[in-house]
Amino acid sequence: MSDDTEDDLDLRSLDDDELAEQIGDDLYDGLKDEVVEGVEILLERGWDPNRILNEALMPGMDVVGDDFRDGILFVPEVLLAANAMKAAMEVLRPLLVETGAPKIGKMVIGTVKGDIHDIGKNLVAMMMEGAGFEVVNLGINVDADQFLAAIDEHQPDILGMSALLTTTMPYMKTVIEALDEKGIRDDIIVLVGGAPLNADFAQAIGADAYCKDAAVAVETAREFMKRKHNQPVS
Ligand code: B1M
Repeated sequence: MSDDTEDDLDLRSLDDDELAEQIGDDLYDGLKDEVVEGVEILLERGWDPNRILNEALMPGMDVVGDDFRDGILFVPEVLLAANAMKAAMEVLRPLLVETGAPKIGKMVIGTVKGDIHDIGKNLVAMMMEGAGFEVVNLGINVDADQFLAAIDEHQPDILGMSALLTTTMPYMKTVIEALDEKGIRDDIIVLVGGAPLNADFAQAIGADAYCKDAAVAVETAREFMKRKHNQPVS
């Protein structure tokens, strides 16, 4: 997607749709500064952070994923794209997490053992914070003992697990079995997410729900918290 003639492109000269598309292209090319500048311009133009995620950043990341799968991009290029995505998320972070609301619950979240993908999990963490949850983010490659220790220490209402690989998603079941063995499975709401998962998988491993994206994670967490406090679910 790189094009040298675009080196001096004035992002401000683009209309909104062109700019959103350009941000996707720049993300693909791992051009962190340009991606950040584009995101800032869209914010100045009144775009909502979620719209920027859904209409500019995620489409770019999807093309990265497809070309990675097809052997057109390799790990170094994908890492550059991931870094650009992370820089954009840092710009959006204050907007996504800003909330004056009192804390409505606590979540411990991590990417499971063997898996180092963290962009989606961090997005979920940010949006949960924005929705008024206290979030303890354990990072990547988290094993069952680390999840158990964090649950013991922080006493969360919700455990969130992320997996992006078909080879690591079964580990979620290992964690749930560990909760069972410790006799605390029923004390905690287990939400799982990540691109290769689906609702059937979540049910099969004994999770409470599958969340297809960060917005659904927030909605689902809210609903479970209402049930926990015996409030009607709207
Ligand atoms: Co990897 N990778 N990767 N990768 N990578 C995928 C996942 C892949 C689908 C690419 C492909 O082939 N098309 C493929 C997996 C295939 C499979 O298993 N079926 C793959 C592979 C194969 C690999 C390696 C094995 C490659 C290799 O080394 N040969 C390797 C594995 C490393 C490891 O983990 N052990 C690897 C490495 C990497 C990088 C390090 C280069 C980099 C990660 C950088 C980072 O995260 N810091 C990377 C990336 C960036 C990707 C893609 C391109 C993008 C993932 C991403 O960030 N998406 C990805 C392709 C793709 O998914 N299209 C791919 C954006 C993010 C916002 O979306 O993570 O889906 P996502 O999160 C969403 C939802 O899923 C949900 O909400 C989020 C926000 O809406 N969600 C949750 C996620 N977690 C949740 C938790 C919840 C709730 C919702 O808890 C309640």
